[in-house]
Parts: sequence; C-alpha cells; structure tokens
Amino acid sequence: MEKTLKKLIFWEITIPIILLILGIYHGLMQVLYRAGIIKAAEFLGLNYYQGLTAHGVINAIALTTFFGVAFGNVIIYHYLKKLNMKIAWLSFWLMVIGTLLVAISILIQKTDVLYTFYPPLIAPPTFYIGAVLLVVGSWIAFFNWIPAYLSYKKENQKTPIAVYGIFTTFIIWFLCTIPVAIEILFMLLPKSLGLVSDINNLLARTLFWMFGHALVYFWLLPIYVALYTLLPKVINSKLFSDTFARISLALFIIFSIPIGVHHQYADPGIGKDWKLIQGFLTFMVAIPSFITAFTLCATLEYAGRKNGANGLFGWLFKLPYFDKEKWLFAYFISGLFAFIFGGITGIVNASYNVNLIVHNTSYVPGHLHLTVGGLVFLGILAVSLYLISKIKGVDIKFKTLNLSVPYLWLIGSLIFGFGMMVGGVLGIPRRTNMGLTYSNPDSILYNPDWMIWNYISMIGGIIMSISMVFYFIVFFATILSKPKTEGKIEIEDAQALEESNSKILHEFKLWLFLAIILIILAYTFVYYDVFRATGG
Ligand code: HAS
Repeated sequence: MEKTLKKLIFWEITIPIILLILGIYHGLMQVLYRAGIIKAAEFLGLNYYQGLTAHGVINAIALTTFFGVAFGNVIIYHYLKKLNMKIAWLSFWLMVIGTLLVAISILIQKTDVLYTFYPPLIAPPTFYIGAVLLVVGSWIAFFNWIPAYLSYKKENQKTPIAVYGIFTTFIIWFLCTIPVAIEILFMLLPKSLGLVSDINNLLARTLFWMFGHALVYFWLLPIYVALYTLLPKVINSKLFSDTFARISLALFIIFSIPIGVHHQYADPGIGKDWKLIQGFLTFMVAIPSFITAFTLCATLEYAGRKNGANGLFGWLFKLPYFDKEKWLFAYFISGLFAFIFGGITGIVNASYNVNLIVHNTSYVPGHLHLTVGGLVFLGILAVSLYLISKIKGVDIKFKTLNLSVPYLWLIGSLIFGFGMMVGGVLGIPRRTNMGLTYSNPDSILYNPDWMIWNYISMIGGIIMSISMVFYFIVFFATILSKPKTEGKIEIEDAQALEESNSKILHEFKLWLFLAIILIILAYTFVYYDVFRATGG
C-alpha cells in the first residue's frame, strides 16, 4: 500500500508544480503589461485576460487543491494508518481530468473569465465541468478519510493535531463549496449550454462569495497544520500550546463562511446592515490568526531560549535563518513575516468604509500576494519539496539555491505588495490591461503619476519570478536525483509543551453546529435582500 500511496502523492505534488511553470510565467506577464512594457492586447498568442485567468486558476485553485488533498492523504496515512487506495486514485483522476478540461478551456477555447468567473462573463461548458470535477475529486478524497477517522476514534479519545487540522480544512471546504456548486450547476452551466437565456448576476455573485472567502482558509489551514507540526520540529522546539492551536482551528470552522459579503460591500441590492454585520464577523475570523501568531511566536521563543538567547527579543537572533539543512524554517519564517502584512491589509479590506477606497484597486492583489501568495505559497513550496524528498528517499539538491528561494520571494513580494498597495490607494485599478491604457503614453488614459508604482510592482514581480526559477531547478533536480534510502511517508512532528485534554477540542460536532447556525443567521437576510432587489 505504501508503494502505491507514494506514487499517488508524487503525482499529486508534481502535476501542479509542473503547471505552476505556466502560472508563474503569467504572473510575470501581468507585471509587464501593468508597467506598460507590453503594450498590446495579447502576447505570444494569449490575450491579457486569458493569461490572468490561467494565473489565478493554476496558482490559486489547482495548486492549492492538489496540495490540500496530497497533504491530507499523507497525514491520514501517517497518523491513522488507513486509507482506501482505490478511492484515493479515483479522487486523483477526477482532479486530473477536471484540471485538464479547465486548461483546455483557458488555453484552447480562450476562456478569460478570471478565477472568480462572475457572470455576465460566461465560459464554455468545459470550464465549469472541469471545475466541478476538480472539486468533486477533492470531496472524494475527504470522504475517504472519514472511515479511517471514525475507526481511529473508536479506540482513541484524542485526535492528533494534524488530523484535527486537515479535517477542519476539509469540513470548511465541503460546506463552502455547496453554494458555488449551486451557482455553477444551476446557473452558469445551463447558461453556458444555452439552456437558459438569463441569470441573476447578483445572486450568482453572492453564492460565489459565500464560497470565495472560506476558500482562502481552505488554502491557509493546511499551512497552519504544517506550522503546528513541522515548524517546531525543525527548530528543535515544542508547539507552545496544543489547546490554542485547536481553539484557533475550531474558530475557523465557525467564522470562515458567514463573512463572504465583505467582498460585496460595493454591490447594490444587499442592505448595509447585513454588510456591517458580516464586516464584524470578518474581524472575528482574524482572531484565530492572532492566536496562531501568538502560539508560533512563543514556539519560536522557546527554541531561541533553548539556544541560549537572553533579553526580551534575543530569541529572534538565535533561530536558524541561514541553516541549509533547516531550509524548511527559511520558507516558514519568510511566509510568516509576509503574513504579518497580509493580515494587517486584510483587516483594512474588511473595514466597511475603508474598503470603499481600496475595492477593485491594485491594493487587493497587493493583499492577496502577501497571504495566498506569501505564507500559503511558500508553505506549499516547502512542504511539497519536503514530502517529495521523503517519499523518494533523496537529498535536496542545490541547497544554497534552495535557501535563497524563500528570501528572494519574500523580498520580491514585499516590493510588489508595496507598489500595488500604494498604487491602489491612489486609484490604480486591478484586472486591467494597463499596457493599452493607463501605462501607455499613446493612450488618452495615460497616467504618468501612477508609473512609479507600476515600476515598483514590476521589480517585485521580476524578483519573485527569479526566485521561482531557482525553485523549479531545485525541485526538478531533487526529484530526478538517485534515491539514497528507501523512501517513506512520514511527518516529523514535535511534541507540544501543553496538550489539550478537552473532549470538544478533539471533535467537530459543536463547532459544526455553531457554524451552521451562524451561516443561517448571517445569510438568510442577505439572500432575502438579493431576491427582493432583483425580483427573484
Ligand atoms: Fe483576504 C480579498 C479580508 C486573510 C486571500 N483576500 C482577498 C482576495 C484574496 C484573499 C485572494 O474584508 C481577493 C479576492 C478577489 O479576487 O477579489 N483577508 C481578509 C481578512 C483576513 C484575510 C480580514 N485573505 C486572507 C488569507 C488569504 C486571503 C489568509 C489567502 C490565503 N480579503 C479580505 C477582504 C477582501 C479580501 C475584505 C476583499 C477586498 C475587496 O474589496 O475586494 C484575515 O484572515 C487576516 C488575519 C491575519 C492575521 C495575521 C496573523 C499573523 C501571523 C504571522 C505571525 C508571524 C510570526 C513570525 C509568528 C491577523 C499568523 C514572527 C517572526 C518574525 C521574524 C517577525
């Protein structure tokens, strides 16, 4: 079983990393268009919006979903020692076929609806069918873990923190994909097939965002799991508090979904009261990340003090930032550092009135490249490389180059984020081919005052792209190298300083119940408003 599982994990990690070459290329193209270096509607046969669609779908949807499933399979097998391989392969093939259909749709059928596919933009049916297969594949992986979990729980009171975390991730994922499934199956796909002539755009957007913000915690939580387990081990520390980690995960179940309207503050048709309430709930969802920040800082401090640190902040200088053998730490700390700014800017976005200044400007991609493009992305790169080297029994190649990847990415994304966010406050739009307009001196829309911020973002984007070239070299050299040992599936975790004994923090029932109540309370009146405003 372990042999076929190793093969499965290998492909679940390698396929999205291969696709990522295309995803990163289109990221680079974005900054070149935005800085007016490319002044055309298309480049090398792909138009601007097609490239932006490929960038978002590959990096934010395909990579993250494959990774979540791969990491989940590893965790369930490692801790619970059970997995039905036939079902695991079924889930894999559905995800692969789904991804291929979406790729065909974007690259051959020229789909350019972006990763949020808002109507009235409509894609060919292949795009929606592919998306559905990708999601169903990930659901099947999750359903496959449930029997293993239930039989483990019959004999054990406690749930390992990694298992608790991966179940939290997929419970949120399952719940939040229901509204987007309704949007796709009953609105967008029938419209794309020509079965209906008109759809309710506001309703579609509301269903999308009920999914869309919880989606970001589907991206984030596997990385929190890695931070709670792998990070303490690599720095020879202990997770400061298992209880805090579990409370944080439980709070995500409750607060991840009833907050999607914070993406729709500017949408007409939804009452301001409900927007404000979901704004407050959004502040609540920041709390588990604050708890995580505290837990991880204390975990780092414990390691630093063990290494002989003194004074209030001395521990910060006793951590293995440049130790090539502890390269995982460099990825994690770079991601965490970026996430401090990603978090602060998220809170700016969430503030109802301030959001009206930054909404639909380049501020938003600035924020998302410090969250999903920061901690989440670096976490995925790190854990993918870690798992691949374990299952293949190989050493990481080009260790110095590998160590440079996270720091270069961090520097690049901070510069990029700075340019995009200051530019956003000045009014630079997102999702706009500025090479034809605001960054083109031949256009009547040309805005020279914005150019400095576009150039700063471009420099950041180029540094990020260089960092990824280094990563691809390390990754492919590592998987192509000769095995040194028999590969194995394992997660090297550390003990916690304090273990939780509370039963509710080892189960999900209560959190699920509270989540459903809150979703009903937060969304019933929103949908009422949507139907009232749009006439049904
Ligand atoms: Fe967000 C838009 C609000 C978190 C991703 N977000 C987006 C979009 C994406 C995204 C992709 O309220 C764009 C969607 C689109 O295309 O339209 N976001 C928030 C809030 C949070 C937040 C309140 N976002 C994320 C995460 C993402 C993500 C996580 C991906 C993984 N976001 C918004 C809003 C919008 C939005 C509005 C809509 C904007 C608009 O108008 O369109 C919170 O969850 C953030 C909480 C985080 C913290 C940070 C904790 C810090 C930690 C690091 C500790 C550091 C250590 C290291 C330990 C409170 C854990 C110390 C060591 C040293 C060496 C110093």
